[in-house]
Amino acid sequence: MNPKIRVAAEPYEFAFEPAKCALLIIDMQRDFLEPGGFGEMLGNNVSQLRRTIEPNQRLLTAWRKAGLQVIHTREGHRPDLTDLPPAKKIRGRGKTTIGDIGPMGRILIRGEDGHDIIPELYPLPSEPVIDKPGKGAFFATDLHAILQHRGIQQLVVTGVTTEVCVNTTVREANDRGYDCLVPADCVGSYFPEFQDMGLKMIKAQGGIFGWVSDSGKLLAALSPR
Ligand code: TIU
Repeated sequence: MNPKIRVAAEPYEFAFEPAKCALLIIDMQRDFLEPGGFGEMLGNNVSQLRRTIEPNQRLLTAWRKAGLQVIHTREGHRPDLTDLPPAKKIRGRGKTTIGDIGPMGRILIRGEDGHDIIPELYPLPSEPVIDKPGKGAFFATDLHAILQHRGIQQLVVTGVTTEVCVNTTVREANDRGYDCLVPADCVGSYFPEFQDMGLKMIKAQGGIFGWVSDSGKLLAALSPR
Protein backbone atom coordinates (compact mmCIF):
# COMPACT_ATOMS: atom_id res chain seq x y z
CA MET A 1 0.00 0.00 0.00
CA ASN A 2 1.19 3.50 -0.84
CA PRO A 3 1.97 5.41 2.38
CA LYS A 4 0.14 8.67 2.87
CA ILE A 5 1.91 12.01 2.70
CA ARG A 6 1.05 14.24 5.64
CA VAL A 7 1.03 18.01 5.26
CA ALA A 8 0.79 20.49 8.11
CA ALA A 9 -2.35 22.49 7.30
CA GLU A 10 -5.34 24.29 8.75
CA PRO A 11 -7.78 23.44 10.21
CA TYR A 12 -5.80 20.17 10.65
CA GLU A 13 -3.29 17.92 8.90
CA PHE A 14 -4.01 17.05 5.24
CA ALA A 15 -3.09 13.43 4.40
CA PHE A 16 -3.04 12.22 0.80
CA GLU A 17 -2.19 9.16 -1.22
CA PRO A 18 0.15 10.40 -3.97
CA ALA A 19 -1.45 8.36 -6.78
CA LYS A 20 -4.90 9.69 -5.87
CA CYS A 21 -4.01 13.38 -5.59
CA ALA A 22 -3.57 15.80 -8.50
CA LEU A 23 -2.09 19.28 -8.63
CA LEU A 24 -4.76 21.47 -10.26
CA ILE A 25 -3.35 24.80 -11.45
CA ILE A 26 -6.11 27.31 -12.15
CA ASP A 27 -5.90 29.91 -14.94
CA MET A 28 -2.24 30.99 -14.73
CA GLN A 29 -2.85 32.76 -18.05
CA ARG A 30 -1.17 35.76 -19.58
CA ASP A 31 -4.54 37.59 -19.68
CA PHE A 32 -4.65 37.55 -15.88
CA LEU A 33 -0.97 37.87 -14.96
CA GLU A 34 0.67 40.07 -17.58
CA PRO A 35 0.31 43.80 -18.16
CA GLY A 36 -2.21 44.56 -20.90
CA GLY A 37 -4.40 41.54 -20.30
CA PHE A 38 -7.99 41.12 -19.18
CA GLY A 39 -7.12 41.42 -15.48
CA GLU A 40 -5.42 44.77 -15.91
CA MET A 41 -8.23 45.95 -18.20
CA LEU A 42 -10.67 45.36 -15.35
CA GLY A 43 -8.62 47.93 -13.44
CA ASN A 44 -6.51 45.48 -11.45
CA ASN A 45 -2.84 45.57 -10.44
CA VAL A 46 -1.32 42.40 -11.90
CA SER A 47 1.74 42.54 -9.64
CA GLN A 48 -0.53 41.21 -6.87
CA LEU A 49 -0.77 37.95 -8.80
CA ARG A 50 2.80 37.67 -10.02
CA ARG A 51 4.13 36.76 -6.56
CA THR A 52 2.44 33.36 -6.99
CA ILE A 53 4.57 32.42 -10.00
CA GLU A 54 7.74 31.36 -8.12
CA PRO A 55 6.03 29.23 -5.45
CA ASN A 56 3.94 27.57 -8.18
CA GLN A 57 7.12 26.84 -10.15
CA ARG A 58 8.75 25.20 -7.12
CA LEU A 59 5.65 23.14 -6.39
CA LEU A 60 5.16 22.13 -10.03
CA THR A 61 8.82 21.05 -10.35
CA ALA A 62 8.61 18.93 -7.18
CA TRP A 63 5.24 17.46 -8.17
CA ARG A 64 6.54 16.46 -11.61
CA LYS A 65 9.75 15.04 -10.10
CA ALA A 66 7.67 12.86 -7.76
CA GLY A 67 5.76 11.55 -10.80
CA LEU A 68 2.41 12.89 -9.56
CA GLN A 69 -0.48 14.09 -11.72
CA VAL A 70 -0.79 17.67 -12.91
CA ILE A 71 -3.82 19.30 -14.55
CA HIS A 72 -4.00 22.90 -15.80
CA THR A 73 -7.04 25.06 -16.55
CA ARG A 74 -7.62 28.12 -18.72
CA GLU A 75 -10.63 30.42 -18.63
CA GLY A 76 -11.75 31.37 -22.11
CA HIS A 77 -14.17 31.09 -24.96
CA ARG A 78 -14.61 29.84 -28.51
CA PRO A 79 -13.55 32.32 -31.22
CA ASP A 80 -17.18 32.54 -32.42
CA LEU A 81 -18.27 33.39 -28.82
CA THR A 82 -21.06 30.80 -28.90
CA ASP A 83 -20.15 29.66 -25.37
CA LEU A 84 -19.92 33.19 -23.97
CA PRO A 85 -23.03 34.07 -21.94
CA PRO A 86 -24.32 37.48 -23.10
CA ALA A 87 -24.43 38.50 -19.42
CA LYS A 88 -20.69 37.77 -19.06
CA LYS A 89 -19.91 39.69 -22.25
CA ILE A 90 -21.51 42.92 -21.04
CA ARG A 91 -20.73 42.63 -17.31
CA GLY A 92 -18.70 45.57 -16.03
CA ARG A 93 -19.83 47.89 -18.82
CA GLY A 94 -16.23 47.99 -20.09
CA LYS A 95 -15.30 49.58 -23.42
CA THR A 96 -13.29 46.49 -24.33
CA THR A 97 -14.69 43.15 -23.23
CA ILE A 98 -14.17 39.42 -23.75
CA GLY A 99 -13.70 38.64 -27.45
CA ASP A 100 -12.52 42.15 -28.36
CA ILE A 101 -8.99 42.86 -29.56
CA GLY A 102 -6.52 43.55 -26.74
CA PRO A 103 -2.72 43.88 -26.64
CA MET A 104 -2.29 40.08 -26.54
CA GLY A 105 -4.90 39.17 -29.13
CA ARG A 106 -8.62 38.76 -28.58
CA ILE A 107 -9.34 38.82 -24.87
CA LEU A 108 -9.89 35.40 -23.24
CA ILE A 109 -10.32 33.67 -26.60
CA ARG A 110 -8.86 30.19 -27.08
CA GLY A 111 -5.84 30.18 -29.33
CA GLU A 112 -4.90 33.81 -28.63
CA ASP A 113 -1.59 34.69 -26.94
CA GLY A 114 -3.24 36.26 -23.88
CA HIS A 115 -5.36 33.18 -23.27
CA ASP A 116 -2.36 30.91 -23.02
CA ILE A 117 -0.62 29.83 -19.84
CA ILE A 118 2.41 31.89 -18.76
CA PRO A 119 5.72 30.40 -19.97
CA GLU A 120 6.99 29.91 -16.39
CA LEU A 121 4.30 27.26 -15.74
CA TYR A 122 3.77 25.92 -19.24
CA PRO A 123 2.09 22.49 -19.32
CA LEU A 124 3.98 19.43 -20.52
CA PRO A 125 2.34 17.58 -23.43
CA SER A 126 1.37 14.81 -20.97
CA GLU A 127 -0.54 17.21 -18.68
CA PRO A 128 -4.24 17.75 -19.46
CA VAL A 129 -5.34 21.35 -20.02
CA ILE A 130 -9.00 22.03 -19.24
CA ASP A 131 -10.54 24.88 -21.22
CA LYS A 132 -13.36 26.26 -19.12
CA PRO A 133 -15.95 28.90 -20.05
CA GLY A 134 -16.84 29.69 -16.44
CA LYS A 135 -15.13 30.53 -13.20
CA GLY A 136 -15.40 26.99 -11.80
CA ALA A 137 -13.28 24.28 -13.48
CA PHE A 138 -16.08 21.71 -13.31
CA PHE A 139 -18.78 23.74 -15.08
CA ALA A 140 -19.17 22.66 -18.75
CA THR A 141 -15.85 20.75 -18.80
CA ASP A 142 -14.71 17.12 -18.66
CA LEU A 143 -12.59 17.66 -15.52
CA HIS A 144 -14.76 15.43 -13.28
CA ALA A 145 -14.63 12.59 -15.83
CA ILE A 146 -10.84 12.86 -16.14
CA LEU A 147 -10.40 12.81 -12.35
CA GLN A 148 -12.74 9.83 -11.99
CA HIS A 149 -10.99 7.86 -14.73
CA ARG A 150 -7.66 8.46 -13.02
CA GLY A 151 -8.90 7.55 -9.55
CA ILE A 152 -8.19 11.01 -8.18
CA GLN A 153 -9.96 11.84 -4.92
CA GLN A 154 -7.90 14.75 -3.63
CA LEU A 155 -6.69 17.98 -5.19
CA VAL A 156 -4.01 20.53 -4.44
CA VAL A 157 -5.53 23.66 -5.97
CA THR A 158 -3.34 26.64 -6.92
CA GLY A 159 -3.59 29.61 -9.31
CA VAL A 160 -5.67 32.73 -9.72
CA THR A 161 -7.70 34.39 -8.51
CA THR A 162 -8.20 33.22 -4.93
CA GLU A 163 -11.75 34.49 -4.45
CA VAL A 164 -12.97 33.93 -8.00
CA CYS A 165 -11.82 30.87 -10.00
CA VAL A 166 -9.92 29.13 -7.19
CA ASN A 167 -12.76 29.49 -4.67
CA THR A 168 -15.44 28.55 -7.20
CA THR A 169 -13.47 25.46 -8.24
CA VAL A 170 -12.81 24.38 -4.64
CA ARG A 171 -16.53 24.68 -3.87
CA GLU A 172 -17.48 22.71 -6.98
CA ALA A 173 -14.90 20.03 -6.11
CA ASN A 174 -16.13 19.84 -2.53
CA ASP A 175 -19.70 19.18 -3.68
CA ARG A 176 -18.42 16.38 -5.95
CA GLY A 177 -16.66 14.63 -3.07
CA TYR A 178 -13.05 15.77 -3.52
CA ASP A 179 -10.76 16.96 -0.72
CA CYS A 180 -8.96 20.20 -1.63
CA LEU A 181 -5.76 21.61 -0.16
CA VAL A 182 -4.95 25.23 -1.06
CA PRO A 183 -1.34 26.45 -0.53
CA ALA A 184 -1.82 30.12 0.38
CA ASP A 185 1.34 31.42 -1.35
CA CYS A 186 0.40 29.65 -4.61
CA VAL A 187 -2.94 31.46 -4.99
CA GLY A 188 -3.34 35.17 -5.61
CA SER A 189 -5.94 37.90 -5.62
CA TYR A 190 -5.83 41.45 -6.98
CA PHE A 191 -7.22 42.45 -3.56
CA PRO A 192 -5.33 41.65 -0.32
CA GLU A 193 -8.55 41.56 1.71
CA PHE A 194 -10.10 39.00 -0.66
CA GLN A 195 -6.93 36.89 -0.51
CA ASP A 196 -7.27 36.79 3.25
CA MET A 197 -11.02 36.15 3.38
CA GLY A 198 -10.96 33.77 0.41
CA LEU A 199 -8.59 31.50 2.31
CA LYS A 200 -10.43 31.90 5.63
CA MET A 201 -13.69 30.85 3.98
CA ILE A 202 -12.15 27.57 2.81
CA LYS A 203 -10.77 26.44 6.15
CA ALA A 204 -13.52 27.80 8.45
CA GLN A 205 -15.98 25.57 10.30
CA GLY A 206 -13.64 22.59 10.47
CA GLY A 207 -12.61 22.89 6.80
CA ILE A 208 -16.03 23.53 5.29
CA PHE A 209 -14.58 23.51 1.75
CA GLY A 210 -11.04 22.21 2.38
CA TRP A 211 -7.61 22.81 3.88
CA VAL A 212 -5.14 25.72 3.70
CA SER A 213 -1.36 25.35 3.93
CA ASP A 214 1.65 26.76 2.03
CA SER A 215 4.11 25.50 -0.56
CA GLY A 216 6.95 25.21 1.98
CA LYS A 217 4.99 22.75 4.11
CA LEU A 218 3.85 20.81 1.05
CA LEU A 219 7.41 20.60 -0.32
CA ALA A 220 8.71 19.50 3.08
CA ALA A 221 6.12 16.71 3.15
CA LEU A 222 7.00 15.64 -0.42
CA SER A 223 10.79 15.73 -0.05
CA PRO A 224 11.39 12.58 2.08
CA ARG A 225 10.00 10.48 -0.80
N1 TIU B 1 -11.45 38.76 -12.25
C1 TIU B 1 -11.00 37.80 -11.48
O1 TIU B 1 -10.64 38.00 -10.32
N2 TIU B 1 -10.91 36.53 -11.95
C2 TIU B 1 -11.35 36.05 -13.14
O2 TIU B 1 -12.02 36.72 -13.92
N3 TIU B 1 -11.02 34.76 -13.46
C3 TIU B 1 -10.26 33.92 -12.62
O3 TIU B 1 -10.25 34.09 -11.41
N4 TIU B 1 -9.54 32.97 -13.22
